[in-house]
Amino acid sequence: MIHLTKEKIIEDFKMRLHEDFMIQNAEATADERFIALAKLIKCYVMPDWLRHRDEIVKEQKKTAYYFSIEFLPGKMLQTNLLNLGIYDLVQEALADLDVDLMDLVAAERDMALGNGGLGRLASCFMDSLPTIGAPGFGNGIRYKYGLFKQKIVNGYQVELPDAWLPSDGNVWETKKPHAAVDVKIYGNVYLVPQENGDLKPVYENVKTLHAVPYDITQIGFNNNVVNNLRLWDVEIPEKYELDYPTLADRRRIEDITSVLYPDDATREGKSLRLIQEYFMVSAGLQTIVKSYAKMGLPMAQIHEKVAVHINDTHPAMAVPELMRILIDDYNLEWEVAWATTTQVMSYTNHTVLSEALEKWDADLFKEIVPRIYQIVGEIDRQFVKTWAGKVEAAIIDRTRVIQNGQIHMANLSIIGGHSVNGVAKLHTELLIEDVLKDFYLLYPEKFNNKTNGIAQRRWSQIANPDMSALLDKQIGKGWRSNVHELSKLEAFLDDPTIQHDFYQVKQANKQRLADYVKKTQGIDLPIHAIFDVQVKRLHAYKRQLLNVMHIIKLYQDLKDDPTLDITPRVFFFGAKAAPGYHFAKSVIKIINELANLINHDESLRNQLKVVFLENYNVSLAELIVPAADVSEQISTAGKEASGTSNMKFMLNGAITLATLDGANIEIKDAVGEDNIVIFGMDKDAVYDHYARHDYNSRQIYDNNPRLKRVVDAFTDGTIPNTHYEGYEIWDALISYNDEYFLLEDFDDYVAKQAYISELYKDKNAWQAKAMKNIANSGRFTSDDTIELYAREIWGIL
Ligand code: AZC
Repeated sequence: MIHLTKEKIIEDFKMRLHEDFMIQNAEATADERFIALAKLIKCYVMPDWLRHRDEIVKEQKKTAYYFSIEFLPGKMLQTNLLNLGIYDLVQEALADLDVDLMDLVAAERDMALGNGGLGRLASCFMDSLPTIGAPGFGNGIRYKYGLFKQKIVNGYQVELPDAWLPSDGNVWETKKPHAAVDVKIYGNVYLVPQENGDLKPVYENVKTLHAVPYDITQIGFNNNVVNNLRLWDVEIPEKYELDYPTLADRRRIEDITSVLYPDDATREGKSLRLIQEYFMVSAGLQTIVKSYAKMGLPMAQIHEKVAVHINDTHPAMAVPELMRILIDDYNLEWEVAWATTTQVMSYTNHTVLSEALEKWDADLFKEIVPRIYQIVGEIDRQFVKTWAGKVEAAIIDRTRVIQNGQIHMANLSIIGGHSVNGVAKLHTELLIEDVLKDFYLLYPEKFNNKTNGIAQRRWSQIANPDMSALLDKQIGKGWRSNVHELSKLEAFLDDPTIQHDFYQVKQANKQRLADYVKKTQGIDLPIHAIFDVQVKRLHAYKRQLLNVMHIIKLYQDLKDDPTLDITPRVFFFGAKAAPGYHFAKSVIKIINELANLINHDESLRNQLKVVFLENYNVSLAELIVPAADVSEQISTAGKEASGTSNMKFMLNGAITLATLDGANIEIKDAVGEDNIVIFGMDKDAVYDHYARHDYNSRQIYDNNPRLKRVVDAFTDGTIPNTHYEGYEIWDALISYNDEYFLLEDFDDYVAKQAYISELYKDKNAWQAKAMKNIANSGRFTSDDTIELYAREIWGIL
């Protein structure tokens, strides 16, 4: 990067304000200043970006393209400054102008083009890829609305559109009209014999979409490497304007990139989702193949220069789309095209929940992407032909792509690629033993594990500056560029002075969060209490309800004995429920009403508080995670593929309270049993119940009076205004036999919570454990995770 001084930054910053806004710094708003600074950063990185791109082209470097329907970057300003190594310099320059960098940070809007873990992981990878110097680019959709904005009204979740994109565009992006491509959907396709005997598709009545890319630079950490995240937007092609004569026609097209996961309850919504998936895949792949073609190398060897990653099944059409391009546009034979396509493609599975394994009705598929449908049909036929007679017919029936009139996207991704990975050790084992065991029989060599990781610079240096400064003081600054150096903290675990310093930092972070809660909800929180946090999507398997049951138990204890002293606790929840997920929304209502009840009950003497944090997102996480004492990772064992907030919390010195699920197991291995609190059934115990069909929640309920009293609190009027929700929950737990085993795990959970309350009284012992977690969090850096993808799956390093 060009050499910068404080003076130069000041001069350039002023110039930007003059040029873009015709304004002096003193009169500028935080918004204007933010935009000016962001544009300046883009200017500064441009030479690196151009050089790096030229280098890739000139050296014909193999490049990986990470296709994902979600990216969840949050805000970019601080990360970009940090990675460029100019954070302090810019902060000082702005201070000289009487400007607080944090005001500019506040002006940036969260880019929330994702739901949760899967999208956030994609963004951590976007940060890590340039950091390890790997040519790896993102490919996604430029949604005009992000994941909905959550409001809580009378305790209920209300969803509002998240209009994150300013009308004049996102400051970090650059529109590239010259790189636009056309994507065809609908219509009919006929295969017409050519003179040489080949069959060529002829299209009739298709609709053509214009895919326009917007590029967002992804800056490596202190290494002058800049990669790209390409997000596609849709426009109406001038040439085909007549196909869209009415405003309604145009709106339908614009809708394609309007919103992430359109409601798929209707056929129209389903069509929109399918079009989104094809749109992103086709635009991306056409571009990739075009740039490969420029190298002048044989198409049959495209896998030597290109790797395409299918992040969850949404981009699975990459397989037939690449086949289409190679066969229809570049005249490759089927076998040749197939051989290279399968070596280009790789796939990550992010969940064992069967409802999340995507399937499409064949008739809808055929209507929207008729040529792709033909190719998928051929992939299916070839697959059946290849395995017929070699394995049991039943296995083929269960693994083929088209089954009972449905296209199975996971099957397509596995058959059409060379690698399938899970996202934590246990998850990969479960894929192999259970969810994908038929495929493991056919293709054992494709399976591998890549445990998730997180962009640790964001979750420490940016989110927790006080802890970072303390680490600098204690172990030197090396950890900032090499997080494995956090292990140097091991030497100080038992030092009471240092323990105290870490305690002070935690208390200050808790105060920041408490201030936020006071400002937004008017609730006073005692920061000497344990801050106990569960933030993640609301889902039955994540068991927010188990946490709620424990809170009810504490509440009942305190009401029974008004003189009882417990270690004070504040329970925090942050969670969005999918708009159509009734049960999850009922849990949100229950939490809010319970919070209302508890927070206003003076007889509890401030020993118990419950806070539901509205609109949980990346920025809010940056405030919450550093303030946590306890990290709740309490999913039913075997259900949470990995989890990534668990890694963020440990890095920030929270103690994990967990089941042996997902990456919790690897966290336990990293910190040792004494520095994590494990409870409940493990995966084998859960699977034993499945195998024996012997789980009986009513029996547990009938035989455990304490538990019964807690469960009955949902319906006996204890929690006001939740009559309907209370019965729904009671039914789920008792009438429908408690699918996620909350009742079975309840006692142990309560016991381990009590243990935590005891432990917290000994500040030194607690801090030693917290520091042990920080010291051993380095292994969960996404820099290392992505390096394994780069070496073992994509072959780009
Ligand atoms: C999530 C998993 O639920 C979570 O355990 C994992 O850490 C994360 O992916 C990243 O791998 N899954 C999703 O967000 N969504 C789907 C459809 O799996």
